[in-house]
Amino acid sequence: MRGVYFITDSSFGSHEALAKKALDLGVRIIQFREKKMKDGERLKVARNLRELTESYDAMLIINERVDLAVACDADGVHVGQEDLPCEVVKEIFDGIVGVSVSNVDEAVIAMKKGADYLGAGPVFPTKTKEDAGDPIGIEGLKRIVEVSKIPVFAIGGLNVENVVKVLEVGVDGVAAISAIAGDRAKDFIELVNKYLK
Ligand code: TZP
Repeated sequence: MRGVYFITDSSFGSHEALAKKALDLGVRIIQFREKKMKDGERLKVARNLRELTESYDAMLIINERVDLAVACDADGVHVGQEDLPCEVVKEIFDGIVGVSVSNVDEAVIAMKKGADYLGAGPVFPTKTKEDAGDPIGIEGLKRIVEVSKIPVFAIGGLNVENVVKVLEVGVDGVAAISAIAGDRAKDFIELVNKYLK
């Protein structure tokens, strides 16, 4: 796994419209992240996103909800430190499992438990996730990249101004919400893709 990773967030628009925007700009990893919807609606959106991502030959990852990932035939599940443990998800789900980490200890544990990739952050302050925790900075990200044997995606507060600094650390990709939901999405994606080429 490599490149730009977009996470949908309904505060910026419909999940489907946001995903289509990212896909049209060349993003090939989409994560469906939705904390408020009722399950029936959530399932509908997940299936819409599955159809959409499939038509672009893109990957669909579901945040947190293994059941939803199975129900919509997603490629993967992404879990945080307070969600179902990675090894349990691996047992019940036949696909990619990503884990959010914010330090080396969490990264080492996630790798031991069979994670397929790491989401490392928040690198910078972010307004998008209230409980994201303290920023780990470029130095914190570097430490995680140094120990990781699996792909690392930097996340949190990334934008056109700071993303090159993050790429220089040697990450495999970058994950973002506002930088892609916002006006400078094209510049952001082109910058990352050019660097990682
Ligand atoms: N996990 C850590 S930071 C974050 C998530 C989901 C939010 C990222 O949003 P943005 O707008 O790219 O800072």
